[in-house]
Amino acid sequence: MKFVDEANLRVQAGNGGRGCAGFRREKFIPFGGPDGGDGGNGGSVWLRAQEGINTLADFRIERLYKARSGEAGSGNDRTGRSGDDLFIPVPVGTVVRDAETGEQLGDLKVAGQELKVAQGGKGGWGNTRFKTSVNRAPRQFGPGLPGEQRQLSMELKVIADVGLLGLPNAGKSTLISAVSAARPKVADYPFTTLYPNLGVVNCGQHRSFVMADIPGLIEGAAEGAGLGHRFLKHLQRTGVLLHLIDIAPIDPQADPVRDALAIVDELERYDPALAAKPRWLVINKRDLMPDDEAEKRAREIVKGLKFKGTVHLVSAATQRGTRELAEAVMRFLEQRREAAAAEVVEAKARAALPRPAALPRPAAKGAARKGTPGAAAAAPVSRGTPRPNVQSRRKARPQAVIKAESKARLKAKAKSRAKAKVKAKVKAKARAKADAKGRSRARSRRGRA
Ligand SMILES: Nc1nc2c(ncn2[C@@H]2O[C@H](COP(=O)(O)OP(=O)(O)OP(=O)(O)O)[C@@H](O)[C@H]2O)c(=O)[nH]1
Ligand SMILES: [Mg+2]
Repeated sequence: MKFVDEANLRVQAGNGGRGCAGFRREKFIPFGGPDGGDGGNGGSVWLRAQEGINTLADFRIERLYKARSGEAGSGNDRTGRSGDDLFIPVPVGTVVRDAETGEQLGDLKVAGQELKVAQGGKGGWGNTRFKTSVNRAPRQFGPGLPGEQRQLSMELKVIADVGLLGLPNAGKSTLISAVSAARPKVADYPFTTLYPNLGVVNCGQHRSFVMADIPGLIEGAAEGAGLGHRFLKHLQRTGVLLHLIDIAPIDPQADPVRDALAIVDELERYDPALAAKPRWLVINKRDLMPDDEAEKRAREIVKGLKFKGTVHLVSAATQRGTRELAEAVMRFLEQRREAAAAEVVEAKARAALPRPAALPRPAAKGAARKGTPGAAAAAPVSRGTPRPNVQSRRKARPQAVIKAESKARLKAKAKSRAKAKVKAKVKAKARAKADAKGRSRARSRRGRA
């Protein structure tokens, strides 16, 4: 299948279902009231990183992805069925952007990672929701909100620990075939490799890393020479770059030093962060000449480049020095991983440290001014020192005192209750007297009439 690492697609989430405006109609139940159910929610659109997919080629064919809409609500308070969410599988390492705003929506780096790219519309309310004490027969209902629509642009940046970099014919594909099970095409003409290949390099139990072989890079790639520099994005996630140099190029006018500098220049022009990555020199095809001459030439290349980093002299075709190279890369990656893990642990420990004790509280204003002993007592109390709470203060007093106090409290309560009773009795008597008086007055008035 064709390797495609860029794709555009449109996603459309489902619309919310319409709410229902219905009334309960049943024999012997007049004015049954509103019974319209809500509409169902529309389905959302998600992207899910899935292993086993290596390209975005599928998105060249199908460009519109639609989630199901929610169904309308119905009478008898029945809510409409919600639309199912739509999950679109994408390769691990896909960077997703909103094509219109350019905003990065997410980076799916791990298998199983999911990203919501369009939110489904909410279902509308049925008329039951609108009933109030003053509006008992509402005819309103919610129409349901439309689902989100988005134009997405996706870019695949393969996830690899190590990237191979070099001119065409330097032997990149030969090296990846020597150290991993990947079998890309190898031939003695430039641009044999047309798309990135990944290979897993095994260095023992639970010790492995992923190597990426990309198409060769030539001078002027930034202007589109050769295959351009668009494949360099596949090196952006790597931890170390292996820069392959052919020790004996076929072209008699070729100069390994000048060509290597041109490649570094291309890296710089594409992304300075990529140029700043750890880069090792791998001088290849040592089998083409005797050992002492190969070593001499390698020294000249390193000197010409004024290179200070790690250098390996190998032969990818005969696999001489390739195992050692893979082992060195593995150790380097392990050290990086350990350093990163130690950093995480340190950050966690820093977060878990107790907060430093607050500054001592200022002394009470009046006491400080007067210079009374209260000032001295108040000053050393800091927020870090525990203050005696109510319970501990109570514990400090003898049990007998506490009992006596509670007894006195109970007595006082009973006394006040008795007083209130007496008061209420007096009030009731007075009311009864007043009533009787009123009644006799009314009787005498009637008698006079
Ligand atoms: N003698 C010798 N030949 C080698 C060695 N490594 C690679 N070659 C040859 O060099 C040629 C190019 O090798 P490739 O692995 O296709 O080179 P590449 O860097 O992948 O080239 P592109 O894919 O075109 O960028 C092939 O004919 C290989 O057989 C080596 O160590 N010694
Ligand atoms: Mg190749």
